[in-house]
Amino acid sequence: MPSSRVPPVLGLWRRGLGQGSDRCRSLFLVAVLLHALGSVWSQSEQQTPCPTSCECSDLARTVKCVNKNLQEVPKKLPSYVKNLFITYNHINSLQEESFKEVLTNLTNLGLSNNHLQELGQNTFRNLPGLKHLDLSSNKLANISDLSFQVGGDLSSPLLELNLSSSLYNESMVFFVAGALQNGSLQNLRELDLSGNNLMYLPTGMFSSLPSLEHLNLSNNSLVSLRAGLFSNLERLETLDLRHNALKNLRNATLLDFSSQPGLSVLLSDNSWVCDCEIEPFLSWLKDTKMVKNSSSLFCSYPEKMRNVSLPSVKISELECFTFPSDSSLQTSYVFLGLVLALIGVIFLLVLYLNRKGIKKWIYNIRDACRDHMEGYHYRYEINADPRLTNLSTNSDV
Ligand SMILES: *[C@@H]1O[C@H](CO)[C@@H](O)[C@H](O)[C@H]1NC(C)=O
Ligand SMILES: *[C@@H]1O[C@H](CO)[C@@H](O)[C@H](O)[C@H]1NC(C)=O
Ligand SMILES: *[C@@H]1O[C@H](CO)[C@@H](O)[C@H](O)[C@H]1NC(C)=O
Ligand SMILES: *[C@@H]1O[C@H](CO)[C@@H](O)[C@H](O)[C@H]1NC(C)=O
Ligand SMILES: *[C@@H]1O[C@H](CO)[C@@H](O)[C@H](O)[C@H]1NC(C)=O
Ligand SMILES: *[C@@H]1O[C@H](CO)[C@@H](O)[C@H](O)[C@H]1NC(C)=O
Ligand SMILES: *[C@@H]1O[C@H](CO)[C@@H](O)[C@H](O)[C@H]1NC(C)=O
Ligand SMILES: *[C@@H]1O[C@H](CO)[C@@H](O)[C@H](O)[C@H]1NC(C)=O
Ligand SMILES: *[C@@H]1O[C@H](CO)[C@@H](O)[C@H](O)[C@H]1NC(C)=O
Ligand SMILES: CC(=O)N[C@H]1CO[C@H](CO)[C@@H](O)[C@@H]1O
Repeated sequence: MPSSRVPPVLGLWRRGLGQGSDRCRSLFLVAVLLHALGSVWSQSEQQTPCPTSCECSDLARTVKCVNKNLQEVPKKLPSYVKNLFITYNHINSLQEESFKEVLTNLTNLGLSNNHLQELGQNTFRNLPGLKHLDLSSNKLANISDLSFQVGGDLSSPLLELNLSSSLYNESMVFFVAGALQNGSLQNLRELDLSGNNLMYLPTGMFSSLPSLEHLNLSNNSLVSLRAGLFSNLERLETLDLRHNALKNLRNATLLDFSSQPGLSVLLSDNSWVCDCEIEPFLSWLKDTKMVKNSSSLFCSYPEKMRNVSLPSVKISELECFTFPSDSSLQTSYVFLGLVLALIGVIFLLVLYLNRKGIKKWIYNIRDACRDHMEGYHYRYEINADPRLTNLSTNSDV
């Protein structure tokens, strides 16, 4: 029974009309209704039936197609749909044709866990009211610069974009940067890029997101942040940088932050290096109200500072390191130089002591060369004789 999962009393959820008998019965009912109440017909005609692999609720305006091995977006979706979840399927690629019909009321679209690899241009063009897009937990390896474009200069209605754990590898950050820059995402307020193993963020990546309020970059592998990365984000309220590999924040980044008074920055679980270069960051940390829980930031290096919380580090304790590997490299170079010099001296000494033997050896070589040259001269004359050329090349080996 198709409705066995749904309490029959509610009857709000209608599964796909897979069985012919059900479809016949509903058609028959519609026909009867048509005869009885002519005016109802126009409404019934508009109702697209629920796609076979989905569960639909017209009251909640929701369609769910979860874990059904789907390889593409179902063709005919009910036009009332506001929330569409096509999750845990096998949709490899989304293109302009993927959403064929215009779905004006579609607001929330969930496409997480789909092994999604490719996002073509203008993919969401037919969804003019799309506000929340969840593409998390996918394997995106090719994202068009124009994937989030709705066409021309029109600004996208998108408010929230979830790209958490959605990239095939960290190199794909360049595709994301291109799509964010070209997507006309004037209204985007929330962007989740957590869990993507990102090691760096291209310059200008967030420069075309003027409305961004929440940016989640946690659970990546960021080591440092470029100057100016966040400088256009005038409305930014939360910046989550937890669980990265940050070692220090430089003056330029601190300036970026300070120019946005409403900002709250989350920085715990990073690998802060407490040497003398961290001083400006420590001073900033002591003055700022942007970092809520700064006592939960700890030094990772050097060894003797490990687990010391940043606000309790005394500036006078900070040492300037030339890294141990560097200084040992220097001593080894000096050592190598000395050894080479010694070898050179010994070599010269040996030459000097053997000067008679060497002289004799040189004479021997000269004689040997002379003999050889004569032999060569002789052969050259033979080769010059055209009648003997073939013979000599054939027997030369
Ligand atoms: C879209 O939503 C509006 C308002 O909620 C409603 O009046 C309209 O009928 C819906 N459109 C479709 C195609 O269901
Ligand atoms: C991405 O997809 C487009 C269109 O299918 C193709 O032309 C392009 O070569 C692909 N790029 C990569 C890096 O795979
Ligand atoms: C994005 O998706 C992940 C995984 O599905 C989820 O944990 C996270 O809360 C989502 N982010 C937002 C901003 O909704
Ligand atoms: C990411 O995947 C692409 C495509 O397979 C590959 O060319 C690139 O080298 C990978 N990058 C890293 C950092 O592994
Ligand atoms: C961090 O990201 C990885 C994928 O890169 C994911 O498997 C893991 O669950 C994430 N951890 C948290 C705490 O979100
Ligand atoms: C950022 O994403 C991580 C992992 O998805 C989540 O645990 C965290 O709550 C998010 N941060 C914010 C501020 O929402
Ligand atoms: C960073 O700024 C502080 C004062 O705010 C200054 O003393 C220091 O020299 C600056 N460091 C660099 C590397 O510019
Ligand atoms: C502050 O950090 C401490 C230590 O990591 C943690 O136990 C506490 O929950 C954090 N408080 C807030 C408000 O994040
Ligand atoms: C630092 O803290 C971690 C976990 O809190 C602990 O495993 C480690 O032993 C500590 N290291 C030192 C040097 O105290
Ligand atoms: C296809 C396209 O328009 N790409 C553009 C995206 O934005 C960057 C930077 O603004 C341009 O260099 C690309 O040409």
